Amino acid sequence: MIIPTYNEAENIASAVARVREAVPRADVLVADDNSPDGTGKLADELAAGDDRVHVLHRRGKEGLGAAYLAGFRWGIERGYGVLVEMDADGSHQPEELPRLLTALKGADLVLGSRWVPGGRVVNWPRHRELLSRGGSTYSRMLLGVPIRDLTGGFRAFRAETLQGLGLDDVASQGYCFQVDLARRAVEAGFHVVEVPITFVERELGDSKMNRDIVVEALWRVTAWGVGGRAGRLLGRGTAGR
Ligand SMILES: Nc1nc2c(ncn2[C@@H]2O[C@H](COP(=O)(O)OP(=O)(O)OP(=O)(O)O)[C@@H](O)[C@H]2O)c(=O)[nH]1
Ligand SMILES: [Mg+2]
Repeated sequence: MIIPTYNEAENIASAVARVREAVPRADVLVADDNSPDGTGKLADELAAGDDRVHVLHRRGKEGLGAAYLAGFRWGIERGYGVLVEMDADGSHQPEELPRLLTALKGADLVLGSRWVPGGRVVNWPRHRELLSRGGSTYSRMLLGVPIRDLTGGFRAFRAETLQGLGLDDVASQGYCFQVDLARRAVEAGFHVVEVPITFVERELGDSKMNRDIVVEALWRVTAWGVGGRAGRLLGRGTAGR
């Protein structure tokens, strides 16, 4: 379980405890970008009291994508067979993890999904829902990837799936990191399954979502879509990276 954190001091203890309770056999890796609010130190204290909790301290804020790439590398090096992404802020409910992991028995990648039947969001402002639904629809149509929730960050990967995605050249950072991994998985022919989840708006701490993250997603997705279409017209198989 990889939990990226930046200023999640109010959330990290509960997130880790809920994961340990929901899936006792899982190891937890907190990937902290030197949070000024001391999240990394709190994570160290949790790790000191529990052999299954680990902390990856990173130099400074480099974005969600970079933190996950470092976390994946950490896990793959140590031989974990399954790697899971989850936010620290309570939006992803650890109690739903067993369902994701069960689905992974018949899939290469499982996406926790707000936008399939049975999926929902709780307390999310209307503008965030519109942005998320709109972003997924735009990406799905432009990239031709048959996935309803492309930007979510509650996901279970087999290690072999991650190793087949060409992670070395992933440059995307914010939401589009999630779009990027999903489209790579589909393009590589992996079996990707969406499982409905209930996404709960964070109650504590601040969102790191900002305009730059939306702009990055928009231009990268558009570039991939246009590059992919041009490539197909020219008879090349793969979309631009
Ligand atoms: N290590 C690291 N973690 C990050 C970074 N940016 C965000 N995160 C973490 O990634 C997860 C998702 O970030 P959020 O701020 O919750 O973003 P969001 O879920 O899109 O926004 P909200 O819906 O408003 O919560 C949280 O656990 C954050 O602490 C970063 O630059 N580095
Ligand atoms: Mg969040």
